[in-house]
Amino acid sequence: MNMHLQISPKVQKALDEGRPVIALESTIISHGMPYPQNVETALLCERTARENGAEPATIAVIGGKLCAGLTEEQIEYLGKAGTSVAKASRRDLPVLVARGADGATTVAATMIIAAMAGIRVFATGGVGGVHRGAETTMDISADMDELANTPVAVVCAGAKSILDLGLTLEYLETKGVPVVGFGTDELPAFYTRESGFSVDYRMDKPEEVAAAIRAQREMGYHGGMLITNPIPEEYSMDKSRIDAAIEQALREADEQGVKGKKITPFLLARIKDLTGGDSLASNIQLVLNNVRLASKIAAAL
Ligand code: PSU
Ligand code: MN
Repeated sequence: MNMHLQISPKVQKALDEGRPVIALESTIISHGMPYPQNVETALLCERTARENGAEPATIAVIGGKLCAGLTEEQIEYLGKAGTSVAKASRRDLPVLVARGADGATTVAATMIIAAMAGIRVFATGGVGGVHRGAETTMDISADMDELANTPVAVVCAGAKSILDLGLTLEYLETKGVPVVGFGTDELPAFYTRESGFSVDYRMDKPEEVAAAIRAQREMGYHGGMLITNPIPEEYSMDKSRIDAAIEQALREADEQGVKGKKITPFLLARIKDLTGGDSLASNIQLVLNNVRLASKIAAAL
């Protein structure tokens, strides 16, 4: 086992017994939602995983340890600390480890730590991708290359249109990452079930997804897979309303010169404010929906 990895006793026991385990990320706790809904959601995700037969491993860097499985106190700490905790992606992990510091892990960093721990399925809300205007800014989330290189299947609700969804799909194709639509032919756009873009493969059963993941491993591919799961109909948002909020948030980011790792959290927070908190309720529901699906895929594996 990697010397910097710390697997919680519950997660270790589940892994030892060959029971299903799913990874959960922590940037969504500290940078993706406000307190106290972030802590409530993180704990509810853990409970939902257990109800669906999987042991949850919420992942973060605590005191320089790459932790797979957190205590309730640690989740409460990350939620309360919010954006004062470092947002940790691939490039940040070595420095946080060397300094004995804390970090809330993005999809990329969570995948790295999950893979180290032997966890193959991961549930989150949205993934990072190719940003609008990337042809000049070169802003492409490290999540993209992690999906290309690290053997973890990520269940998400598609990508928000703060990203360029067309370019994101092109990039994933180049990198050899299969994009699966669960029960849909269309890439979901996080708050809405539709985007106008097609996924590579539609699958309707968790067993089908598990079979594809298994084949990927058997072939010795080192990359992951993106499983996109549309938000449940009853929680999906009005497209024109969410698009207007996204456009305004993008404009404000541009005016204020927000760049780099700050841009995604900035846009998420602005969209939440501009939609009067409705987007937060949708966000929570789609994450829970992804936890249920990830748990079933892990069980089928
Ligand atoms: N997109 C969302 N919600 C999120 C994120 C992205 O809809 O919470 C977070 C995830 O942790 C993701 C990270 O891995 O932002 C991507 O950040 P960046 O674009 O800086 O790579
Ligand atoms: Mn970026």
